[in-house]
Amino acid sequence: MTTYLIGDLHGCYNELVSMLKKINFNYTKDMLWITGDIIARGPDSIKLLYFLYDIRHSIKLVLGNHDLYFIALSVGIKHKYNLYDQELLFLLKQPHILDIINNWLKFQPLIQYNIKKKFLMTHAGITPQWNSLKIVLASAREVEQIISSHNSKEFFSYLYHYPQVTDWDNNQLQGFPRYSFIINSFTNMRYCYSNGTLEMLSKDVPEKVTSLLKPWFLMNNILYKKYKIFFGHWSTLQGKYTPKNIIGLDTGCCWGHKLTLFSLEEKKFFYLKCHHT
Ligand SMILES: [Mn+2]
Repeated sequence: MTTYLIGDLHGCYNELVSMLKKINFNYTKDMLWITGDIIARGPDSIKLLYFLYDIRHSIKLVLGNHDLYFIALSVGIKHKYNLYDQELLFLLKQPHILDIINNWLKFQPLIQYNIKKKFLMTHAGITPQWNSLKIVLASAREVEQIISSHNSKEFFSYLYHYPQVTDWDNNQLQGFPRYSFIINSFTNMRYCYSNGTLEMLSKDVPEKVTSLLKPWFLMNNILYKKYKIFFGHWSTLQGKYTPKNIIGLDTGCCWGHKLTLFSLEEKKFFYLKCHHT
């Protein structure tokens, strides 16, 4: 059995299939961990969703910010009618998609981990404001329960219509602001201020943003030393900038760059050039 971890797929179905062929992926023995953001941006979101649902017993997935917004639209939160929303609303109308969301996608977690092998995976990373795995896992569970529940709409409305919560406030947060911080930490975060507060706008590489900001993975946190951490979400990094045991897998496949996969037991990277833009 081999454990593979792969970066954000964003509807890049052809590249995923080519990569699985390249590594000789064994659907009955191997496991594919996916950093989330499986839909939107790229060319084949629907095909990819059908495919991942078909092979759901061979994958471990975490939800990304785009996946969450897709789920939110499916329960009817108010959208903005911009081009991006129109793309997602069109996806929602395709056969079986609502069933796939309701029976599978909305039950996917915010974190996947293997305690024995000491590694974990989330979409954006682990916020420096959390310093024990217990808090990280409990926070994930709190919000996962709401996402998969029948009354998720109220929470999603809050999430997309109120300012983003960026400070954990030493675990004093309650209710929707608390869940907003948890979602931002797992799915949106890139940079932090020196006190650990999240900054939610900058997307560029570290040398191009103000020195007041630090990538989350360069902050001090005991968890960053204890566990190997895999994340996606930040394609401009192109797999660089992180300490050795923190691995950014999103290398911008949907932007025409490349798809990155890591073979855990072999400690080996595989890359696939992407051709569309
Ligand atoms: Mn993302």
